[in-house]
Amino acid sequence: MLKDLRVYAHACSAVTHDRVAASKPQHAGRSAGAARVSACATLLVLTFALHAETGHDAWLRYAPLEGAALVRAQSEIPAVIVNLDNSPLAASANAESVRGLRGMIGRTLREEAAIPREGAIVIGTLDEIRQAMPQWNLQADLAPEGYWLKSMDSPGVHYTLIAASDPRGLLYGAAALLRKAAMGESVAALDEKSSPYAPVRWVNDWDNLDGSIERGYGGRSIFWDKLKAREDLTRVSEYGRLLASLGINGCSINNVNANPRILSPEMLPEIARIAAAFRPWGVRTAIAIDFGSPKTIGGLDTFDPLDEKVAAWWKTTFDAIYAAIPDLAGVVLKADSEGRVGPSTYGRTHADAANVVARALKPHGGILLYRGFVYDHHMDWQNLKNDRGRAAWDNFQPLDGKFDDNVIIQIKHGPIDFQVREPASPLFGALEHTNQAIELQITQEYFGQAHHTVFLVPMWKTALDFDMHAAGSTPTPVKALIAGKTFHRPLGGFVGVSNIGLDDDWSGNQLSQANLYGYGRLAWNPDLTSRQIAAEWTRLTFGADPKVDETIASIQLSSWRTYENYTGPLGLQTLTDIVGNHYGVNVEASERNGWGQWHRADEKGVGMDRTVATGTGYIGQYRPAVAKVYESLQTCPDDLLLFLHHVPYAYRLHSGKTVIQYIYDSHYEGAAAVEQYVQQWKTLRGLVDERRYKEILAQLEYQAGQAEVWRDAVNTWFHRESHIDDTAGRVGHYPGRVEAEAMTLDGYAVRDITPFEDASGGQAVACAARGGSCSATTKFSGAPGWYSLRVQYFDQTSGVSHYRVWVGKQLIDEWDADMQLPRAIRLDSTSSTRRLIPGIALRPGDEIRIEGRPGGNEQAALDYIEIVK
Ligand code: GCW
Repeated sequence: MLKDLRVYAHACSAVTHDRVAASKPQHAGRSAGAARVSACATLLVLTFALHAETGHDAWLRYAPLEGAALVRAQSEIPAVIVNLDNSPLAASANAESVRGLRGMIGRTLREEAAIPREGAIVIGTLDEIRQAMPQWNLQADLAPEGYWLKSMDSPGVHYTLIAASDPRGLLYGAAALLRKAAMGESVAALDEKSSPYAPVRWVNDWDNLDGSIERGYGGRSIFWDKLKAREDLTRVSEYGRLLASLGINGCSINNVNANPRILSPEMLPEIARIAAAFRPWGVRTAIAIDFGSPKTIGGLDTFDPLDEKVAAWWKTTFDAIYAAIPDLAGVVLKADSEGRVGPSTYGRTHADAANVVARALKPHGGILLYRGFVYDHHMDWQNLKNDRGRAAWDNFQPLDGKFDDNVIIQIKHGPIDFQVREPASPLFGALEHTNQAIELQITQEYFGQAHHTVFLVPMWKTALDFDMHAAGSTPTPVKALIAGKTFHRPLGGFVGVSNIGLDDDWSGNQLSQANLYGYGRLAWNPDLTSRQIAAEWTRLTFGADPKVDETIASIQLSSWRTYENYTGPLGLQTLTDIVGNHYGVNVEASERNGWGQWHRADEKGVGMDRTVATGTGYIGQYRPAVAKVYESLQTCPDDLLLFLHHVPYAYRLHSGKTVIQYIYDSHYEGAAAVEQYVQQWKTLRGLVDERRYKEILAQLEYQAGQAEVWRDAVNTWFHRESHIDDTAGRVGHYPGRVEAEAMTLDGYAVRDITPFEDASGGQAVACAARGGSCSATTKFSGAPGWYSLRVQYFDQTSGVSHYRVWVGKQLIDEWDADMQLPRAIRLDSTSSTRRLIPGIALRPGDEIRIEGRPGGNEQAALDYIEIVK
């Protein structure tokens, strides 16, 4: 039926086109043809409502199974579903099962109150099932929140049990059963017990109360607008559903740079409404608070954590919150960091600060996630012993054992700040008597934001699997430490900084959804492989075609390395504008300031010396077995070399290549890889629905252009600094490139670009002619043939310029510069954008002319053109 609709819609669309074309000159009245058009239009709307893939359904599309998978599922899934548990969570599990199976097998299960004498899916806690069916004699020991998918054969009748020790487990069990069905697996002979790896599996949404989102690239907040909870919280429950499908059990709903107002009494009903939207999905609400609140909100004259008035204020405040929201999960606290106030104001410790809040939460079962991201951002950059990387360990290791049991230190996965390559934070291996959680950033702040495809799961796994050697000869990977397994801590787990907003596709582009999915799956089971996670996500999101699976996996699994290659390899970190938009290239932005993201590249060498012997001593924060590997150049892995050591450019890596040549090569490899992604993606035409196919293609094409911008900028910078040539002769030599400033300019004026590496040759041309246009012309002097033309122009957010390209008298392309790039205000690598014009027949002497017509405050600027085969 659905297929038929699609075919019909297709036929209609052809008619519609004809009709439009034919009717233009005629002004025809309402004919039979027109009526048919409108009927088709109605059907089209209906069809698209059913099938338009906006990405909104994410991995919970429950698309119809096909072929053998459908036949099998229809034979294995019984007609009845019984829910023995009366919690709202079980009701969600039940409703989701019915919904999902209806979508996948086209049948609506009958809901019945008692276990029938025919086959059924039975949802219930172990106790409930045992009570209903004592003869089944069910024996199992299920961990909290865990589930058991179990096939039971009573004589002649087949049951599928979704059993759990508690209602949340029922929700997760239902999600697991649906996932199996969607993956085309058999559900006939199940006996699968699964429980979460760690108790804390949260997301932190950095949403401001005004509706903006710090580092959010998927639209505005689903929670907040104008200092209140949104009127319509549908998206919050939909988000809850997505999170529940992954086993996420907590969400902090406001920015860790917390507006103190969150604790003011008038916000309570607002938080309560959000909590109510999440509750049926087992997602407990948490809030981020400001440590100065006793003063700013409470009217006290102090927020000293050791002052009794302050302790009393925290207690009264949380008593009131818990009266309204009894299941509040707890609180996230960023203190003494990046301008937030903290215990240092009164000379108190982080333990004093954490405990005063934790004690107010304790009677209500609440927990405190205290952020380990504490560092001095006014450090003296000239002191070579200073090191921001040391900060988390220096601040928290001495306090090990001083934190209450309901406090968890929330530690970013690396010691700096979500850079493209960092070692695992040494703090993970240094807390034996303190709960800890790993903080992973799902939102792609330093990873190309919503414009670049980077699948972060392999990077997270690198950190989670890293053995900290924290307990003698027993392996102590980070995942075991944070889950509390190594030192037998009562609490611990995972926190992911979320990437969602009001955009239809949640995350600003289709492929970034995979990062939320992957985060959730790893938080449940960090032993899943990246390949497994990629395969699941792709199948659930795009369907069962093996070519789609292979292609997307091949892009995703290499994408972190690719991004690292064209941004900052060898542990250089993301060489972006760290004091600006964290997006475009700015190699020196990290230097000569107090932020401490230094790579210390100069004319002689590059890298931060973090050794014990001659550097900052950071390496000494690791346990000896790890420190030994990092301290020595002989054993230090190449990928982290420049994060841990300062070396001359001619230093040879383990591979035998020099550092400088590796920098050049990796940038070329990275850019070429994205170009390859575009080609790979094009092979999926017709295998992925048209809308998402096109969106992803456009995004990858943009990324390919941007990767070249990165390649050239970083390589130019290092070439100029090191004075060492690229042995392959590429850096500084760009075949077919004609700088805009070298073209014949009419109206365009030459501009110097800052930083110089952000434009080819350090210059661009801009057009000041408001209302008019400017042009840049060059004469083609190559051999006759087919060429592609690349126009590198600047797409700022301040207006929409129009570009036209002519060969001789023929207009061959035109477009608007209307992308919304991140804070693309200036002419630099952020606004630098590539237009690709393939298939141009050029003859010697042809005149190529680019005409730019400025729009708004944008100046139709150009960097260069490239004429390539
Ligand atoms: O990476 C930095 C981000 C800030 C963020 C901070 C943090 C919420 O640039 O936007 O603030 O980290 O994690 O606290």
